[in-house]
Amino acid sequence: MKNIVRISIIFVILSLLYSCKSRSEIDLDRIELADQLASRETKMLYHRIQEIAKSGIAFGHQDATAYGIGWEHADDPSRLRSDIQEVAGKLPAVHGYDVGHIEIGSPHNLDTVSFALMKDHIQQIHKLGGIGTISWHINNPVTNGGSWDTTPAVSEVLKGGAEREKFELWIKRLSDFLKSLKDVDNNAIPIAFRPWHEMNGGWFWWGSGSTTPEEYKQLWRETKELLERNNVHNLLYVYSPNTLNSPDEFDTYYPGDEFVDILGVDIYNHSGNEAFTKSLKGNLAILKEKSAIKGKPYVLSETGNNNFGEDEFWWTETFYPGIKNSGIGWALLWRNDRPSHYFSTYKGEISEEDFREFAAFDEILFLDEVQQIAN
Ligand code: BMA
Repeated sequence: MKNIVRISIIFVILSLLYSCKSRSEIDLDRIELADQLASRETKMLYHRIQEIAKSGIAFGHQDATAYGIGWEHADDPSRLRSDIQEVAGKLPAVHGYDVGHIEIGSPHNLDTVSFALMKDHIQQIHKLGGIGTISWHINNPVTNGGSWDTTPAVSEVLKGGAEREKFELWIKRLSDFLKSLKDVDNNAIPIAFRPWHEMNGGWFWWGSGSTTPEEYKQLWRETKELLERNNVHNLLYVYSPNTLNSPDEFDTYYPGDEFVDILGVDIYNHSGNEAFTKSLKGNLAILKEKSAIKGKPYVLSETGNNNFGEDEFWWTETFYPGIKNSGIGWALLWRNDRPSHYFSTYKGEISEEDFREFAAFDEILFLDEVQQIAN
């Protein structure tokens, strides 16, 4: 009898172990990403993002731990200070970084964040169970001016173009940085990579004023091809136009389902609170619809309060009504640079108290909460 009990216990343990393992293996095998050679960790991140979206909306902040209003990191680079944490007591779940100027071999990005610090923080946040997303305000390769230099350049970097060699070097520099982001087991940390954003606006050299949809799609595909050729396999590709006026506008520049993993949209509060809430609702509904067809997760890839010190209740009365129950995996607030250019909140800022109320909503998830989800 004793033996039967012992054998049954062993059988139960073994079958539990087997079912856990096979479940995760099957899930990962089932996941097909834009990069066919995407690493296991990258597939796991994709799975996590889908799971997170089922539980709520992860709160994200650009350059969250690099600097804030009234402080920078020069004194204590390894400490994860954050305006959000100082207000709400918790770190954001999603951390945005920008690699603009990596292409020119600069030691720091266009906003003076050193790439060494960025790498250190990406590693620390990953270890804590957070998610990293990277955008790229890349210089204009024809003029060497900034992203906002709209001199046409896309056709020059495509295969056969006059600036192709430079572009390949620029992608090589980016690739080296992306591959250098290693976790404690020496695996490359998966990143939600969001290049060529806001293309339906006319302010960037890859935007609607300076290129055609066909050239743009080709730019996207060749970027991915070059990254893969450089053995970068830790990326989820996020496509994020600026505020859409119609569902069709989403498709105009869309490079194709086999080149994109996550659908995004950037929406700012430019035309008053009411219009903002409305455009959040309308745009996130468009993404939800696209996502249902494509089977891909979707996010609010950039957003922010640009009332600058004028709206006490922005979080609970304007922002939350626009995103609640939208099904987005995360909402990433743009950077807190200076009192005339910040998009979230900070200690002493007018909406601080309201932010705490917003942060306490069940649906809004911070680092401590996403840590528990499929991690
Ligand atoms: C923009 C502004 C700029 C910044 C750029 C990249 O939206 O915040 O000041 O240089 O993003 O972070």
